[in-house]
Amino acid sequence: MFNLILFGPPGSGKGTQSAKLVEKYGLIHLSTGDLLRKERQLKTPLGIEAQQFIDKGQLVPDEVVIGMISSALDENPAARGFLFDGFPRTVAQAEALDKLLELKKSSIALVLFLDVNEDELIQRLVNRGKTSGRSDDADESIQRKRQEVYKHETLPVAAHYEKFKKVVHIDGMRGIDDVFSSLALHIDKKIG
Ligand code: B4P
Repeated sequence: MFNLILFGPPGSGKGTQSAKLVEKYGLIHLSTGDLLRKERQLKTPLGIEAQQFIDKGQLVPDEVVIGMISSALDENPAARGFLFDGFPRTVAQAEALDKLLELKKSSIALVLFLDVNEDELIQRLVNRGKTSGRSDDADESIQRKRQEVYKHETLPVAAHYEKFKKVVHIDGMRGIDDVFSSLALHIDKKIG
């Protein structure tokens, strides 16, 4: 199994690049953002609870997202590999993921980190907000809050995987196709 984490701040292009990577490599795409938005649409208790956090630019509690990922892994026993997009977002989530994969005699092969500066991130999210209808895109104060949460709670996840020399930084300031080419280059190198 080949397991990949696409890492980066909100708006760095994780969702955009994941769609292209999944098509090229046939991995199962696990986006906790997408899974949470689906729960919200279906008005499940989980979706309603999660939305209160998302609307404020906060992270949804660890146990909620870890439970979702655990179920998704179990639902795909024959997967060639998984692409984790927007997960893990805390060190506790990373440690839980490592354990879940270990139970399946697998691990994270590579963490691709999209580097984008904060002004560009806010600009992209403001633009996305014009069409996305997403409550967490609604105004700049929520987006700034999300960037703060990222720095304090999510950035330490990169340090966790750096200990195992699994992190590769990619310049995410370029156009979508150029970013994709760099990501693919590193994946191909890893797959061999
Ligand atoms: P997510 O759904 O993960 O979304 P994101 O971080 O906002 O965006 P992403 O990086 O995927 O950017 P995109 O491709 O859209 O999270 C939503 C919320 O859910 C979180 O805030 C949190 O509350 C909750 N949540 C999710 N996972 C969680 C977890 N594990 N634990 C706790 N809570 C969790 O790109 C952004 C925009 O830029 C798009 O409009 C795109 O078209 C554009 N763009 C992309 N690449 C570009 C490029 N190269 N050049 C120019 N524009 C580009």
